[in-house]
Amino acid sequence: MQIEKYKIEEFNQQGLTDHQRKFEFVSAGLPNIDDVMHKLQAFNITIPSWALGTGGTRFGRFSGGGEPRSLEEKIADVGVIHALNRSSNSISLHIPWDIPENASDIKALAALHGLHFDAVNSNTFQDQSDQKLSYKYGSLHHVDKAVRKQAIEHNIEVIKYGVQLDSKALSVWLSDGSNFPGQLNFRKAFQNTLESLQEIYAALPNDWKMYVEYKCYEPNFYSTTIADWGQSLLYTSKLGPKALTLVDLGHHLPNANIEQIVSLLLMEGKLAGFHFNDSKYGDDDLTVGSINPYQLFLIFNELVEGMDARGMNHAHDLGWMIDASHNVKDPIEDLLQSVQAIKIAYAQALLVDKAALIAAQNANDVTMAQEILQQAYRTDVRPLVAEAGLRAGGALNPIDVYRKLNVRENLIKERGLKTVATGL
Ligand code: AFD
Ligand code: MN
Ligand code: MN
Repeated sequence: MQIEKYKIEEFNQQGLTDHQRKFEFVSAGLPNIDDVMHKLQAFNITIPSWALGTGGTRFGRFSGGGEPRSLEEKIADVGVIHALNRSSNSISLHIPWDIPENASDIKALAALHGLHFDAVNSNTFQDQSDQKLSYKYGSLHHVDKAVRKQAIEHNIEVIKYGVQLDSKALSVWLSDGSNFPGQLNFRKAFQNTLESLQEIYAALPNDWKMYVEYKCYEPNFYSTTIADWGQSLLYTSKLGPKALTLVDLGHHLPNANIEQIVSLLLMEGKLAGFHFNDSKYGDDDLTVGSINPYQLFLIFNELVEGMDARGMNHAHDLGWMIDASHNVKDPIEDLLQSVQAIKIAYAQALLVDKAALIAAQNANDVTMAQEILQQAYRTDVRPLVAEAGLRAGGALNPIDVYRKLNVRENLIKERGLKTVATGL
C-alpha cells in the first residue's frame, strides 16, 4: 500500500498550531538553528529488510499479521516508513533471503517509493537447502578449504546482486567462532578468515566498500573469530582502504564505552558506520534509544565532533542503518520509533557548544564539560525533528498518522493474518 501525501497533510494541519508554538520556543534559543534544520532534513537511516517482520527467539515467534511475504512487499513497507518520516530512503537486503529476480523491476519499484538500495548482506551463518557443504563449524574461517571457498563464492554472488541494484557496500557478519576451549586454533582461524576476506575484497568494484562487523559472542559462546573492534580493525587494516569496521551497538559486552571506540575508528578513517539498536544485556536488538538514550547521544556527540574534524558529510560519508528485530511490537511502528530516536540524538549532538566544551576540556573544568554535554542532551529537540519531517513532506507525528490511517489493518487485509516475513 502507498500512503497518499494529501492524507498526511490533512493530519499535519490538525497539530500545526501547537507544533509551531513549540518549534518557535525551542529554536529561539539556538544560534545555529538553520544549520541544524538543514542537517536534520538531509539525514536518512537505512531500514534492513529483516526488521519488517516480527522477530522471534529460540522459544517462539508470534506473528503480528500482515507481514511482508516478498521483497516487493518489504519495499512497500519501507515506502510507508519513508512516506511518514522522510528519513528512511533506503533498504538493506540480505541474500539469499531477498534475491531480486528482476533487478531493474525491483529498482523501479523502489524508486516509486523514493528508495534506493544500501549495503547488501551475505549470510554464511545458516545452511540453505540447496547448499553442498555445511557451515556448522564456521564459514570463512573453516578448517576445510572447500567450505571456505563456498562461503567466498557466496559473498561474491552477493556483490553481483548488489551491483545490479546500485548498492555500494557489502556487509559481512560472521557467526564463526567456537563454543568450547580447544575447539579452534585462534591463529589459524584468523589467517583463514583473512585469506577468505582478501579473496572477497579482490572482487569488490572500485567504488564499493566492505563493512566488517564484529560481535563479542553468539551463536558461539567461547570465542568469536571477529569478536571486537580491535580484531575487526586488524582485518580491515590488512585488507586495504575499501575495508571498514562496522559498529553494531548490540555487539559489545555490557558497559563498553562505545563512544570511545567510535571516536578512535573515526580518527583512523576506518569507521564504516552503524547498525543501530539498543540492548540491556547483549545483542538484544531492541528499539533504538529504548534503554540507553544518553549513550546514543554520547555516540552522536563523538560522531559529529569526529566527522567535522575530518571534514566529512554527516548524511553521506558513513553508513547509517538500523539492525533491530522485535518480538512484540508492530515492526513498522518500532522502526518509526527507532528513526525518531536516532534523529533526536543527532539533533542533540548538533546543539553541543563545541567551543565551550573545548575550553572546559583544556581548563580541566570537569563540571563544566559535563554541564555542556547535558545541556544539549536535556534540550527537548522533538519539535526540531518534527519540523524537519514536516519541511521534507512527512508527518508531524508519524506513529499517530500510521495508526489513524489503519495501515496495519490494511496490510492484514491485503496479506492475511498469518503471514510470515521471508528470512526470519
Ligand atoms: C545478525 C547479527 C548481525 C548482523 C545481522 C545481519 O547479529 O547483527 O548484522 O544478523 O546479518 O543479527
Ligand atoms: Mn548487525
Ligand atoms: Mn546483531
